[in-house]
Amino acid sequence: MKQSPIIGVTPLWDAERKSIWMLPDYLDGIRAAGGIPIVLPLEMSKADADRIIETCDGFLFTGGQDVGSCPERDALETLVLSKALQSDKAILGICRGLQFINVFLGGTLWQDLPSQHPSEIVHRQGKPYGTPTHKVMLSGDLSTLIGKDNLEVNTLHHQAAKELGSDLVAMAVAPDGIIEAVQMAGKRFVWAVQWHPEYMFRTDPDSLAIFLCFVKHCK
Ligand SMILES: [Mn+2]
Repeated sequence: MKQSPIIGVTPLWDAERKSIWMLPDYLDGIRAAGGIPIVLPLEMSKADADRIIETCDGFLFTGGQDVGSCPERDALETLVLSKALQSDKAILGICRGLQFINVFLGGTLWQDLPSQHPSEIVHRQGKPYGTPTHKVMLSGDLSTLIGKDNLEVNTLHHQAAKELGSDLVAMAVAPDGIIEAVQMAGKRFVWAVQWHPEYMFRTDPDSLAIFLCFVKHCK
């Protein structure tokens, strides 16, 4: 019998408590797609990282602090991403995850959308977070997966990818031009979305499809 893939999830960081934590929705989304999520430790040696990369079939890069503002996470994610790419593991980035992958690959960010890229679209919506508030136009493999050329998504970001890093191609763009999903060419599966399918997968088949596609590519 085919075993369920193990998916390492980058931990969230509570700066006040100096403690890692996790939003269960990320783990639930992986479980709903047939994967086994494990939350990674914040600190690991390079040797530990090699064992962890070997053990995990895929990696989820979660949302959270701005890239560059949380040295603890930046260091861990640099180590995990470099080794996961070397080993061609499946990778899904969500929100900060997209931004982190882009910067790692040499891309740049809009540091603050409301001041640097004013638009009709509010990219930082209020609650409820599971309710879509803006459209994205789909292309490439994401469009093929969803079977549509546009999608309504939720949005909880004030940063975004500006120039894409090497080998990244956009798979979703908002009507104001902001890149909302990317794929890394030439890899088993490196996808990232700027929105939050983990808040929507329970009721939205398109959000679940993203988790299913990720977990399928983990083995
Ligand atoms: Mn958005």
